[in-house]
Amino acid sequence: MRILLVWPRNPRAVLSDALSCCEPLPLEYLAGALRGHHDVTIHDLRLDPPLAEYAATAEPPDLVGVAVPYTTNVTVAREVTREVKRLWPQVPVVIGGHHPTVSTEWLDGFAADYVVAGEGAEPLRRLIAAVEAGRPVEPVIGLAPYQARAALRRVTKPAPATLNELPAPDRTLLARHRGSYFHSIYRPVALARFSAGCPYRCHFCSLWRMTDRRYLVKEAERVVGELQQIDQANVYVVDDEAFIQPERMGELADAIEAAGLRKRYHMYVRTDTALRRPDVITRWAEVGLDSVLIGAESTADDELTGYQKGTTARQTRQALRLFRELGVKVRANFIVRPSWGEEDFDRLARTVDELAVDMPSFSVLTPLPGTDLYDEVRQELISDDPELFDCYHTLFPTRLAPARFYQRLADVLLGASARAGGSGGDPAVFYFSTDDAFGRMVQTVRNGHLGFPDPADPVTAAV
Ligand code: B12
Ligand code: SF4
Repeated sequence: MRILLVWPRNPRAVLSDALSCCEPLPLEYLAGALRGHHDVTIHDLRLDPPLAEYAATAEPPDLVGVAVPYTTNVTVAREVTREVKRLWPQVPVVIGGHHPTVSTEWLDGFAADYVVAGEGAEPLRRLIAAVEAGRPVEPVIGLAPYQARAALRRVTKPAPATLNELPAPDRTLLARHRGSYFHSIYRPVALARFSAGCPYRCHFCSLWRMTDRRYLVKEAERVVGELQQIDQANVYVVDDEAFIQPERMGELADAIEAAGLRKRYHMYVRTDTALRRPDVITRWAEVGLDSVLIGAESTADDELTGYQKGTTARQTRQALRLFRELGVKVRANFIVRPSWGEEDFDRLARTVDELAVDMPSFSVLTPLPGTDLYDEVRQELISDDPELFDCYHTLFPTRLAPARFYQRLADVLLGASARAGGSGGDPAVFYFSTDDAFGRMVQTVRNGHLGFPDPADPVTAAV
């Protein structure tokens, strides 16, 4: 069958495609699972022409999959499904991705026939087999007809071997865009996944709940095999926490070196994990670890305790020192609380300066669906617009007047860019742009209290 997989574009995203535009790894995983059995096309609306233009020349598909990667992209993904149905009214449409995996909210109004939750490979194979055979699709774990979406269930405790059993992502389908995918200074960049899940249980995070705190790993041989297929020198490792198993990571570094691979890696790591085994981080610095993202979250221990983070401000300082000594650039993310007053913003700016964080980044405390925080506060949120779940808007009332809150947020962002420099002399990893994209982002944040343009507006330019 001809399968068309579509990745949406969100023209209103605050972290715009001009600041980060990465390959749609989830769709490449799905394509990998269908390889050799079906004729798959991935259409990336951030780089490919609108679907109507594609439809004018391409053979009609037999099934279309539309990704809903973030809550903030629900609105644009919904528009994409409607456009797909307009172009190919008889073709079944399935949606899947992080948002439908963690939430059944905001899924109304899609022009879809099926919904997938969790790892999509198996449900998609099952769906295609049923469509091909003309059989009705019964709800099973991970797959439901769209009308039965409220009852959609997913695998909550994936088997430890899950990642090894998944076929490797098919990176050939987007060869035309290889040179265009980037993440900040990493241009071009490839995405890779070595593990999934996290054993910790931060209050604001959905990732540990997705695997019920299980840590799923890919064996070293498979990782090396995948890296050998990647031509790009920069690899953004999308693991939720890459260094949970230090022995394994040490062995992986050895295997990477033995294979003669020389790449620059960007990875997520907790401060306490790094401090527990500085030798492993040192080893990774030797084989190419170029930057890490740490969730510093706060420099106030009582706030860290409230987040159930399990780390301390002292560990943040120590970890920053370790990475600096190794020449590994650090992006440290700090949570901005809607309840903050002027003095809290002052403290944040002072701390970021004192710590000499190479690349600070800031997230407004956001109750993302699938988190403990969300479950606790769902009824109290000040907006029901999914586009605001982007970590740059507040969904809680602010202590400061809203305009002032966003002004202070925009100012800490600007302060961050003024610090750009990094240990290695590179510009800031996260907010770096080659044009005025960062300036536009700051301006959008400054206007945060005005909201987005009406989400009901047709965003046909995006589909
Ligand atoms: C890499 C990444 C990014 C990258 C790039 C992603 C890209 N390719 O373009 C960048 C830096 C741009 C980014 C940005 C943002 N991100 Co981000 N990102 C990630 C991260 C770390 C990895 C995503 C990934 O590749 N996963 C690996 C793939 C293989 O797994 P998967 O997504 O689960 O896919 C499987 C299934 O979902 C399913 N599936 C997926 N799509 C489809 C489609 C169909 C049709 C079907 C059937 C199945 C299916 O099958 C897939 C394969 O098995 C995730 C965390 C995570 N663990 O997922 C956060 C994550 C997705 N991001 C998140 C957020 C909040 C954001 C931002 C909104 C905020 C921010 N300040 O960063 C922005 C939004 C940007 C925008 N333009 O709108 C949240 C989303 C939470 C939510 N409910 O919305 C996550 C979960 C992290 C978190 N903190 O919780 N992100
Ligand atoms: S924020 Fe990081 S450490 Fe905390 S549960 Fe999520 S992935 Fe794990």
